[in-house]
Amino acid sequence: MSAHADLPRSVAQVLSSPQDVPSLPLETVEEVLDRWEAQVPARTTATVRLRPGKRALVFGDTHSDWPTVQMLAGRVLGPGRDDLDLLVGTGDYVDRATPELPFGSVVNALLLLSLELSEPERVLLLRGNHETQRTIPILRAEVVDEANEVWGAGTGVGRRLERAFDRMPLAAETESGAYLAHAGFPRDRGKAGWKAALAHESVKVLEEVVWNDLEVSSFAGSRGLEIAPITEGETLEFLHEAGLGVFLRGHDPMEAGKSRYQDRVLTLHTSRVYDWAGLHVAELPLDGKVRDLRDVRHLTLEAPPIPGSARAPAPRRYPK
Ligand SMILES: [Mn+2]
Repeated sequence: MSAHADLPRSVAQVLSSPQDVPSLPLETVEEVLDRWEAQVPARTTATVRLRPGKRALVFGDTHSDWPTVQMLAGRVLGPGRDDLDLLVGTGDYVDRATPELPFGSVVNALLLLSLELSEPERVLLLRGNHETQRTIPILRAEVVDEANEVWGAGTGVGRRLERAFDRMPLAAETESGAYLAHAGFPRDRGKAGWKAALAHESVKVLEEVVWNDLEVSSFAGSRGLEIAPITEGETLEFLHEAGLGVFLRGHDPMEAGKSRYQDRVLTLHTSRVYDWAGLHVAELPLDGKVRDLRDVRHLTLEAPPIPGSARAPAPRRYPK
């Protein structure tokens, strides 16, 4: 039996609908955060080893859409798909909750943390810019406000959530040939390579890895960054240097589902909060050698119903 068998696999298991979030026990929340701090190593990169016959299910920005995360977790961790062995999130789990998902940031964050704690070999959470907002502030950063509203500022849950995000890797590679990150890759790599470059969490590195846009995106140049957007040439050079075939990323609903840069870059976005973008995921082989996006299965999904959503949503109580 797993050492974590007594941990709620999903914080949402203790909820029957989003309206119940304010009654989520503080002890449950603190247990998740205590275990996260004790058991999850702080790291800036991760490597996924070859897993014969297995695939990863990769998702993009979920932005508080925890029913969708529950659905994705069910596909990987539940019965029925023995080939799906790993759930990978490319960041931006919090903020942007709609009235139908009250306190969606804290629920989605706690749900994902508890999933990785329950199944550390089968869930991998990368950081997005919404998980680095203490370094590069974003507009409408809501997760701390939500936590303060539910449990009170004195409990420190909001600040502890931010510190929990700091332990997530900025990027990962799979031995099957994929690079995974929220937005981009570091530019000043030198001989030491991209993993060494990511050990320094400078503002420049964070802008490059969790903030930047593809040059072909209509978002490019609109976020007030100091850096130039990502070109096709430098992407192909980076992948060649790293010995990898594809780059799977999130961050950009305008690019969601589009194959870019000679079928080497796919952007995913997976939140009902941006319903116009659709729910995009990718099934990534974890064996063999992924050469380009023809070896990756891109899927668009229907958003699952919100539990208990027949009831009227509670009004948002905190000022914004
Ligand atoms: Mn983002």
